[in-house]
Amino acid sequence: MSAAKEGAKGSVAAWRGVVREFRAILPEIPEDAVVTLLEGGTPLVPMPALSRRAGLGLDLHVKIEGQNPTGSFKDRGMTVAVSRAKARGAKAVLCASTGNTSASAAAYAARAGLRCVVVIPEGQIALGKLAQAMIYGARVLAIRGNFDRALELVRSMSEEGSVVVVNSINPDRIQGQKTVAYEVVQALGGRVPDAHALPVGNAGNITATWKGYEERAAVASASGASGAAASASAGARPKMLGFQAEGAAPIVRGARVEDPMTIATAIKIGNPASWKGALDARDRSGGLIETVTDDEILGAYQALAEVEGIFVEPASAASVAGVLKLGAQGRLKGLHTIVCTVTGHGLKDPERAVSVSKAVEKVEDDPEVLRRVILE
Ligand code: AN7
Repeated sequence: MSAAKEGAKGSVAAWRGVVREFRAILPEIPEDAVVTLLEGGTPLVPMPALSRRAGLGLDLHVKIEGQNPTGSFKDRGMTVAVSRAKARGAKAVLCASTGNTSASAAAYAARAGLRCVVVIPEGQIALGKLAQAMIYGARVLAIRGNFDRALELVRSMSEEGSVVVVNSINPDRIQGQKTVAYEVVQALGGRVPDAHALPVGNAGNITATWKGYEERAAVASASGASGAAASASAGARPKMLGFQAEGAAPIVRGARVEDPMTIATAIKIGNPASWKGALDARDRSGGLIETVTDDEILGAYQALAEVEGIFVEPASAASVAGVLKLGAQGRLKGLHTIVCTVTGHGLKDPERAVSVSKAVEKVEDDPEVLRRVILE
C-alpha cells in the first residue's frame, strides 16, 4: 500500500502525524506549512468482556480516538485544515462547536500562529473542552442559541477571505479524518472489519470514515492487492453503523430537530452538516443509522470504564451502546469483527463521570478503621 505507508506508532520509525504519514492520499500541503501535533496512530484495542456480552463469536474493538493530542478524533482533520489554511496565507480560523472542534482548532491555530475564534452554545459544552479552547488562547464567543444556530452564524462568515472556517463543511477536515480507516485495516493485519460503528452528530466522521474505506478498497482492488494478508479482502468494505442520541436524531427521523436534547452534549445536533454523506455511507455500505437512548449511552459509558478500563466521553459511548443493542436484538448475525470508534477522551467531561459513579467514602485517618473498612 503505497498511499498510507500503513505504519504503526513506534513500530519501525517514529510516527510523523497524519499529514506526513498519509501524504499520498491527502490534498497537497507544502512541507513548510505542515501544522502537526503528531496526531493519528491511535490504538485499536480489543474488548474481550464486552464481546462476550454482545454475542457469541463477536470480536469487538475500539479505535480510541481520545488518544489524539487534544483528546478527540477532530485532530486528524484539523491538522489538514489548519495546514492548508496556513499555506493559503489565512490570518484566522473560525468554527462553531459542541466543544471538541473548538479545542482542536484552538490548539492547531496556536501552533500555526493563527488567530482562532470559536462560537459555542452557552452552558452546553463540557468543562474540559471549554478549558482547552481557553488555555490555547482562542477567543471564545458564547451564544444563547444551540449548536445548529452557532453553525449557521459561522457559515455566514465562510466568504471572508482571510478567515477559514474549520468545521467539517471544510472538505480538508473530511480528508484528514478518512485516515482512520487506513489505520484500522493496518491494525487488523490487512483485514477489513465486517462493520464499523460511530456516534453521529454533524455526520462528518461517518462520512469521512466511509470515504477512507471506499478509497482504500478501490485502490486495493485496482492494484490486485499484493501481499498475502490483503488479498482475501482487497475490495472489501465494512457496513457502517451510525448511532444518534434519541433526542437528537434528525437523520433517523428524516427531519431536522429544532430543539435537540441529550446528555451527550457533543452530539446534541439537530441539523447535521454532512447529512447526505451519512445517508450515502449507510446505503452504499448496506449499514444502518439508528438511535440509542441516553440511558443506553450512559450504560455503555460505564461498562467501557468498569469492565474494559477505557474511559471515554459520553457521546463516544454511543457507538458501543448501539452495537450492544443490536447484539441483544440478535441483529449482528453474520458479523464477526466490529470496530467502534470512541471519539473523545473521558476527561473532557469529568462532571459526568463523578455524577454517575459511586460516591467517595469519607473515612477516619486511623489504620484500624481503614483495615476494617477495606476488609469488611
Ligand atoms: C466526542 O465539536 O460537532 O458526526 O463541534 O465531539 O462528525 O459531528 C463534535 C462531534 C462524536 C460527532 N463524538 O461527530 C463539535 C462536534 C464526539 C464529538 C461527535 C462529536 P460528527
